[in-house]
Amino acid sequence: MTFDLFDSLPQDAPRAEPIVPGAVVLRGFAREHEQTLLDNVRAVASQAPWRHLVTPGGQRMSVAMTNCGQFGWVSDVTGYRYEAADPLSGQPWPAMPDAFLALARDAAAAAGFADFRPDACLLNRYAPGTRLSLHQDRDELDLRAPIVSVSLGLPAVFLFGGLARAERPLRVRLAHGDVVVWGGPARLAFHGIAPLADGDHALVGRERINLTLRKTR
Ligand code: MD3
Ligand code: FE
Repeated sequence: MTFDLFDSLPQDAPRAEPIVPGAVVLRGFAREHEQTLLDNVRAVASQAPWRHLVTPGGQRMSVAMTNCGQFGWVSDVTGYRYEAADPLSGQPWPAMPDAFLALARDAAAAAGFADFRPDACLLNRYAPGTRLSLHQDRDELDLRAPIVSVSLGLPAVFLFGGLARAERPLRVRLAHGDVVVWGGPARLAFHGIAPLADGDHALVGRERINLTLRKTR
């Protein structure tokens, strides 16, 4: 018997919970880096401000977003895509912080994905009441690479649908410091976030921030 996965988790949070094949929650994996991560979120948002994108259907998204790394995810009336420059400024997105890269690499490795090198990080900000409706992430060209997500601040109920939108979604609570690795058969599953319950997080305040680290090409 081996304990590789558990051995690589922080000592005070040795919990890896499989959700479905290909998806694993690493409870508290990011907690020891919380302050560095939040400082970097603030620095990214000072260069590339939070904004509410518009969907191709013309709806303003209630989640506020920004990006860092070589590419950033954008949406407007013409569609979804990854762009090397922030459309608000015309400038490259802020560089990917080392702490984001290291956390993504370590979490992916703990879940069995060696040598994960994301080239994009989408940052999502939820105020109480904000939701993200069920969708697939399929704008990335290399679907063999996982997506690593990091939850900070207020807890959320993550909705995990199957590969068909009509399946009744599984509900998973994601709290501050939780990291989830999505790969393999889970990579193209429908997923979303239920309306955020109000609360006040000691470090983050009345919001939830989610980082998703992606390899787009
Ligand atoms: C499952 N973000 O940015 S992270 C997104 O909490 C997104 O802000 C949510 O969905 C959030 O696209 C959920 C968890 C997540 C991210 C990507 C996935 C789950 C995923 C891709 C495939 C399957
Ligand atoms: Fe998504």
